[in-house]
Amino acid sequence: MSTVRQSIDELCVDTIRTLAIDAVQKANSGHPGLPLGAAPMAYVLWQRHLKHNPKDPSWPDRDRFVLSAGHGCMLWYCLLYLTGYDLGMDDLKAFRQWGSRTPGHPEYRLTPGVETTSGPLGQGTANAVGMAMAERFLASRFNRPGSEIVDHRTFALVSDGDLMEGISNEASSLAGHLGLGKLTFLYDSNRVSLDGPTSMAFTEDVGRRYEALGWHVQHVEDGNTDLDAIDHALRQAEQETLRPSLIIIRTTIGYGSPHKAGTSEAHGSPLGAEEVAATKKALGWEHEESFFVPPDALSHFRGAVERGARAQSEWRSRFETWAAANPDLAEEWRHAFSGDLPSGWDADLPKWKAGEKEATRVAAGKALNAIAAKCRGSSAATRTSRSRRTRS
Ligand SMILES: Cc1ncc(C[n+]2csc(CCOP(=O)(O)OP(=O)(O)O)c2C)c(N)n1
Repeated sequence: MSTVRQSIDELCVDTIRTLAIDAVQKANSGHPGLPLGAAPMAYVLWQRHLKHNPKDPSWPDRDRFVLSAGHGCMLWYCLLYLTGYDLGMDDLKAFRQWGSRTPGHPEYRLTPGVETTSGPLGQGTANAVGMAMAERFLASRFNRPGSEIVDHRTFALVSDGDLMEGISNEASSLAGHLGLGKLTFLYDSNRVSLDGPTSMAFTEDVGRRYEALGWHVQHVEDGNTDLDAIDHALRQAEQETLRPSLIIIRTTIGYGSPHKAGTSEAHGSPLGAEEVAATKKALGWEHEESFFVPPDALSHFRGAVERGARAQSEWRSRFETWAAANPDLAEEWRHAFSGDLPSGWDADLPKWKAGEKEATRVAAGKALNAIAAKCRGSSAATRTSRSRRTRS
């Protein structure tokens, strides 16, 4: 492991690592291992690929990011703070405290920028597949030739535990079947789980399984330091339009920790004050102060604000041109994104007489279709006043 800092990229990666272990240490609870190992892939994704605007986390055409391994959420909170979301240093310091916006697993609607609640291993992979399906649906419904107002990608960071779970296989099978080319999983393959090495229970060839599911599979051998290899694999994944992509990235859980790296001791307990200090030293971190963010690193991360504003404003002008050319569709869009039900949404619900026989799945389908027909294309003026906001 190099102790000589090479670049701003390296400084930023280590900023994520040190912030995450400081927060876990302060809370005296949490998971330091995943953020230490997965910081490089997360950094490359967020810095060089993810299309997002920290100042507007609900911009419809943003890329989606899911941390399926929700236990590693300090990684996500650091990214949100550093790139400029409405999450402050005080929030990081309140990690895992009652009432804080940085709970022990990510919570949708509680923390700005968190796209979905995660924690039950595997579940986030299915959420990500659903998001990629939603993108496909919206694109086919609203895009018009030369006017692609829906064009975003979905990324999920997944762990060994995620890919052990049956649900991830089921969802990934569907993603392969549908050829969701805008879906990418970054697999933090550290081969360590909660109570030891995965070799105790999990020796299958994940890459070949995903190939069999119809995915495009790549390997990055050194996910601890080789940012360019991660970047290259992400570019390749973006080029692959017909299949979802799995990038298997070999990492070390607890990377940098002299006594705990590579072991399950780094998985779910604070490193301990001495080991935090030793880890920072091993990383070549020169600052003794906890929660220290080098100004150069912060300003580099905050470039996301300007990039995001630019990307969203380009999208907005495309959207306005599209809306002017397609007023009915634009009305349908506004209605769909308002999350409000039209008044009279239940007017055409089918009715059955007592004793009449109908399979419940058929009855449910008829009822849902009647509501869907009302929701599609109904006028905004007739909407109910329900104020719930939804995100696609
Ligand atoms: C379905 C489910 N079962 C059990 C758990 C409890 N749990 C949380 S993290 C974890 C181990 C995860 O190991 P891994 O995915 O390899 O993550 P890493 O050790 O790399 O942080 C377990 C079993 C859970 N969150 N979800």
